[in-house]
Amino acid sequence: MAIDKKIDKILQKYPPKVKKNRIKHMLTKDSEVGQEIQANTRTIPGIISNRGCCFAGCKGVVLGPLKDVVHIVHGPIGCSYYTWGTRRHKGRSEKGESNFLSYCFSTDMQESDIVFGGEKRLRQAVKEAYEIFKPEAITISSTCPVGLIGDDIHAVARDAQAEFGIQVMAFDCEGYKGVSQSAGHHIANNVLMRDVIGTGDAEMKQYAINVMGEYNIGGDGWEISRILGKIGYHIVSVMTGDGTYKELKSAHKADLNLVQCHRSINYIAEMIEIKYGTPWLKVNFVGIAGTIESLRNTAKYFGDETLIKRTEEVIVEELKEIKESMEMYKKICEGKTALLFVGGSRAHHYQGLLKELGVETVVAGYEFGHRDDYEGRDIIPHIKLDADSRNIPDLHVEKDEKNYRVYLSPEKLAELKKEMPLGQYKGLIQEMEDGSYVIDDLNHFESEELLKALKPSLFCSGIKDKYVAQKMGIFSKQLHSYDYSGPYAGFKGAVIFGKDISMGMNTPTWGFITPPWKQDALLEGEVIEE
Ligand code: CFM
Ligand code: HCA
Repeated sequence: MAIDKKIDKILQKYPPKVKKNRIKHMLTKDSEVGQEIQANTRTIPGIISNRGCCFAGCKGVVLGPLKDVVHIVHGPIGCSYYTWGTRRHKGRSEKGESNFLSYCFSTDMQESDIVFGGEKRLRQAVKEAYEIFKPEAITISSTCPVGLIGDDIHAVARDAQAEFGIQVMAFDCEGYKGVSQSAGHHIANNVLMRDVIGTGDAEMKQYAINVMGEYNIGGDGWEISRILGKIGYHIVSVMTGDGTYKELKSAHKADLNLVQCHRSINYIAEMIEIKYGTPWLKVNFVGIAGTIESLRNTAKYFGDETLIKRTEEVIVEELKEIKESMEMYKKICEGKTALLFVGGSRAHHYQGLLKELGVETVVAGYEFGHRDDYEGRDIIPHIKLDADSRNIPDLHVEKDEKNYRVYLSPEKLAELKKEMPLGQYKGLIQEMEDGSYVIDDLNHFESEELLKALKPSLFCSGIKDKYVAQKMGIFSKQLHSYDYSGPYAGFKGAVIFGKDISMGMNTPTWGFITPPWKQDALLEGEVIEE
């Protein structure tokens, strides 16, 4: 495994078995060789990982932002309370429309429910939610104990659906399933595809698109929609940021799916492609170059001269507005370095924006990305597949009850790629500079050691390790919640990001910090001499 001395020094501190495991999750970028990394495997018990659970990925990430739905958590109160409002997926509604985003619904399971079963309590919670809020739909998400005691959430959902006449969906997303929140994305994707998408018949306008894998953190989805709307696209749904159940129902009728976060929504994008023949395009609206390329590729897909021209006009207009500020922030940030460690797409997506601000990424890693998020993958080029194309010999479709999978023969893929150069989804490794480090499922020990060894100017991570870095005197910007800021996507977002990191890295505060472990003894006790 391609590892250099700095990393090896960190690994030396591990027991041999742990070292053997962790080394497979790390590499030093070397463009001369094809590089592979181990990812999406179980974290070693005892290691402090930043990962979340299956429940977080299903209820928190994919379902949570749907604002006209009541999301009931079946479980102990902590699963709801400690995740209440932390993700900052914003949503606003017109007068008279429902928006339950600020609420927190839980069955608040008690010990007696664990012993005698919690179904009765869940039935009551669904009834109350329906009677009080009259939502468009209700979701029920399982937490760990529910799976262990075997409450039949599907029976409860079925009965409630019959009784109240609205869709009630149950999700078996017990926290312990899979190895991270990634399993939860998949579970949410499957149910939304099976029960919601395809059930509506909204009227479509010209250039109808879905923006998938965009959760409107800090308002990102609003900025992306603003730009796309200005060009003239009809946005059928944003999945699922500031999203509604109503819009989702007709998502299958769009002409094209744009995929921002591939990790959390690729399953829906692929299932729609197979079932309805709608192609999907990987985009990245973080960073100026990424935004421009994404807009151009989208226009290119439709191939309409007016749309292509309008896209260029909007790009010119937008660039004019931000040019001066971006240049100013670049001057402030030039020459700085960053360590990025975020979920399953942002550690990749933010590298372009940082580069535009003169900041070099020296380490990047995902909490739960899969190998394709690191290494890239060949995707089906953007051709319209009709239902019959499922039978073409080069396209192998496997479908079981829940999943659709598509494989193209290597020959066919090579042929299509020649015609359609958009058919590749680049991974994080491909876009990093030689000599930089890629580390999967980075843990707290490794983060601290890397911060000491590399002393980056900027640590982009989440709430679980932000303050450790800051106590070490290194500015940390949360790339999950954006702290209290945003949007960071699109043209205007790039400027806000530039401003935030310029201020954060250059405040004199960092020079005044003495970490608590340098002031007080960490352990108190008596040394007993034998
Ligand atoms: Fe996709 Fe996300 Fe991310 Fe993700 Fe997440 Fe998130 Fe993330 Mo936190 S869906 S993979 S499960 S872009 S919640 S909005 S910030 S870890 S990098
Ligand atoms: C999650 C949500 C999270 C957590 C962020 C963090 C988010 O994984 O359950 O650790 O700071 O973006 O809110 O990823």
